[in-house]
Amino acid sequence: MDQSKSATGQEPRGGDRVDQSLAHVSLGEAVRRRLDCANFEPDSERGRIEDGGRHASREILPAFAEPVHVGRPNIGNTEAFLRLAAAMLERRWLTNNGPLLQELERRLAAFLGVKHCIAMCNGTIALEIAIRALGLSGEVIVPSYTFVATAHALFWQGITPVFADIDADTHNLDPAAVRRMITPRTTGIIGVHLWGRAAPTAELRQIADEHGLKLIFDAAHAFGASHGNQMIGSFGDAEVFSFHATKFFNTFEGGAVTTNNDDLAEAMRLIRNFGFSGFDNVIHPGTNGKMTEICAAMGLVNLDAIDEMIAANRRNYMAYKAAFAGVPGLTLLPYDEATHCNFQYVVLEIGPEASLDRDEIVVALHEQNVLARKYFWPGCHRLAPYRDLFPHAGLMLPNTEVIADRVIVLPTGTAVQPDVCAQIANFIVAISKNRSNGEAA
Ligand code: T4K
Repeated sequence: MDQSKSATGQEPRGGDRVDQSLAHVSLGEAVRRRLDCANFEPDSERGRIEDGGRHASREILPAFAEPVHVGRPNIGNTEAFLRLAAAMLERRWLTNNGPLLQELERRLAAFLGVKHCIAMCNGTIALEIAIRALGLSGEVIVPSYTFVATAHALFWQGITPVFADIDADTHNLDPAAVRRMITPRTTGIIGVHLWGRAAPTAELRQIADEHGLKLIFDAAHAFGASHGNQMIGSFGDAEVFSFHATKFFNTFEGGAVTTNNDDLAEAMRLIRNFGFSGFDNVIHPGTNGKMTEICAAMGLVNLDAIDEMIAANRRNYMAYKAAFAGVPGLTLLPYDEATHCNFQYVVLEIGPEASLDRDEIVVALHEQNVLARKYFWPGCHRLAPYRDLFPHAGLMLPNTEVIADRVIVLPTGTAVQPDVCAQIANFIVAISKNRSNGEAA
């Protein structure tokens, strides 16, 4: 191995920041030395001393025996779920606008303060149906810094996703960048409320109105969040939620479109069920976007547990926040507690002041069985098919490129306890200590 490179195969990030005393050892060993230096011990029951305590040959097992995931599902009351499932089986009504689905849609619309909620089989199909129902075509402006489904939902329908840059502080679309990407072929904008923090709704509305564009928000991350006093779900022409298992609020797989527009809601209900209006009568082109009854049952049970889920996420977030406070190079993305927040994404930005880079920290975490994620690296514009279609897109996306290289998403949710979050955070702090702070390996 080229010793001038890190264990991830990357060039060191600048001689002033790379700890030269670690240049000749593997990343795993380098991390171990830093841990020793910081007096960090992985879970002591798991650490084994095999040589009578001699430091150099100590074998260290991962700090966590079981993987600690990002995205373990939040699950409400199991007994209540099983009761709903039993009644559903008794009724023999399993899908297609069943009673559980109708109740879920009513309750979600009330919770979100929006006129219509149309539940779907997943967030990607929900996006596709909203895009189709709004008649988008040609080009639609989206962030590149999002889950690839936002772009795919357009591309799948023959529409060109045009990537606009984000604001480096908020990670959401930068309205000025959106303006720069508008052409005569543009028909719409899809803003993403990334990490559950609201996109610039008013600015995007203004741009859309000035140019006669439709405006959709991908609210996949933002269930239970608000912008000011208004719950996310009623901004733009339509908002689209994902209820995937890994989301704050899940229905196993699922999603929904919300809107205050009666005609749009009607069109989306038709499209969701092949365009059927009664038996034997198809009045609209459509697809199969239906949510099943068992998914709706999960949604109803989880909706009852929303407050506990937020509380658990908030406790975890606070544990991370306390550990990262004031550490150079480690910035935890803040939530605005003056609004409703779901705290579902614990997003850590690794700055140049940290002495390991993002990829090195992720490798070190995985070695400890903490399966942190690099969402949404490397940005949609660097994924197929967009990287071949728009090989120079990165030139217009400087903030996206920087942020995608810096972000780590850490475990949280009801399956993770605050002490585990604190342990993970302390580990990251220990291995990232700034040499200028006097920490030598
Ligand atoms: N727009 C945005 C902005 C989105 O983030 C998403 C989805 C969408 C649109 C599209 O919505 P959907 O069509 O998905 O409803 C995931 C999810 O598949 C995806 O839903 C999500 N965003 C994206 C951010 O992450 P992966 O590949 O990271 O997920 P997966 O299935 O590997 O799960 C991650 C980890 O979670 C696993 O390693 C273990 C844990 N896990 C997962 C599942 C499914 C569990 O513990 N239990 C489980 O049941 O993509």
